[in-house]
Amino acid sequence: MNLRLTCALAATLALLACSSSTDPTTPGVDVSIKPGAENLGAAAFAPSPFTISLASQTTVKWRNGDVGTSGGAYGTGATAGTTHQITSDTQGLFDSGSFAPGAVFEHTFTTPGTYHYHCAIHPTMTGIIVVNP
Ligand SMILES: [Cu+2]
Repeated sequence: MNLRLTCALAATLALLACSSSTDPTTPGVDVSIKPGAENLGAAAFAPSPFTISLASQTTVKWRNGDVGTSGGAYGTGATAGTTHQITSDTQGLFDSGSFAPGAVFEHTFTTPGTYHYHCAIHPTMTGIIVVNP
């Protein structure tokens, strides 16, 4: 293998490693629920606050990144992840319902403001969306 090809391969592997190791990196996802989120309180969502502007973006997509540990069903100590429920503090504004590990939930905002939300299953998990005009 020549040097140029080796470098290209290394760069590709580095990109793959980066894209799978941090959240939110899933294309189109804005906010992730972090692994172990039920114990993270106001740090359970990343980024939080998350800011959008209605002039350029009206929809926020959350991904439940609390997907457990790798190893699948047969790995020692592997876990299946944790179900969460993204719920607006303003009752009825948005609610993901029971939200499986790896799932994506989205809500479209129409009015500027600061929106607080939490997890209905683990109420200490809190996040903020800031919607600018
Ligand atoms: Cu939760």
